[in-house]
Amino acid sequence: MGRFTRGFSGRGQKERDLRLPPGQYDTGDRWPVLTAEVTPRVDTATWSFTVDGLVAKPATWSWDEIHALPASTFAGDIHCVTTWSKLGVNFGGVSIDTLLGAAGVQPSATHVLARSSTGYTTNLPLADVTGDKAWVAWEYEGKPLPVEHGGPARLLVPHLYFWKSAKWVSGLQLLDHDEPGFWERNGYHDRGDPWLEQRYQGD
Ligand SMILES: Nc1nc2c(c(=O)[nH]1)N[C@H]1C(S)=C(S)[C@@H](COP(=O)(O)O)O[C@H]1N2
Ligand SMILES: [Mo]
Repeated sequence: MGRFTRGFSGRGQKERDLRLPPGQYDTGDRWPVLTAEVTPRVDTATWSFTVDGLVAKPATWSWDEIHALPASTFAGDIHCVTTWSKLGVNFGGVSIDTLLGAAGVQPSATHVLARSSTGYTTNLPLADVTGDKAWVAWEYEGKPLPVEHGGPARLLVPHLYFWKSAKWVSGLQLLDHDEPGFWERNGYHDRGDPWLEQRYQGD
């Protein structure tokens, strides 16, 4: 163990620290579970995902149909408003761009309201779910997404606080205005950028 050992106190740790937004800590291998509702049992045989609202034509995919779309992956970091961040995670699924492209977004659309089969909702600016930075994800580290983390499929918007990443996601509604979701009605920020520490309304 000499002075060139690259341990958690060395250069590797500094590189990890730079990836932490203000006020966040590195949760390491742990992945905390945060769920407001009872964890549902979602059957992939009856699972569906719908894009509706201000679209040319509402579109719905079954589990098999959404898997037939071009696959897309994310590798990077996730940040929860309760101050944990998890670095270097890998998800697989489909880009929201692909889903919105199929439904055809009307020019008047500015925001989306994501919904879960449990009734959970969260609002996002349209610009935060387009441009290959948001996914419907069903794989974590190459394996099926665990049910407690939103499996069979969750929304993944890793550049915003993780409450925007609705677990057991069932659809996106396109809107011409912002409409607060579950946590946003309870005081959390409408956008939730971790680098700007947009935790609560007014931040
Ligand atoms: N349906 C649903 N989605 C949800 C939540 C929830 O309670 N219900 N919690 C949110 C919050 S606050 C966080 S931090 C993440 C937690 O995801 P995890 O349990 O996989 O870590 O999911 C988000 N998506
Ligand atoms: Mo959270």
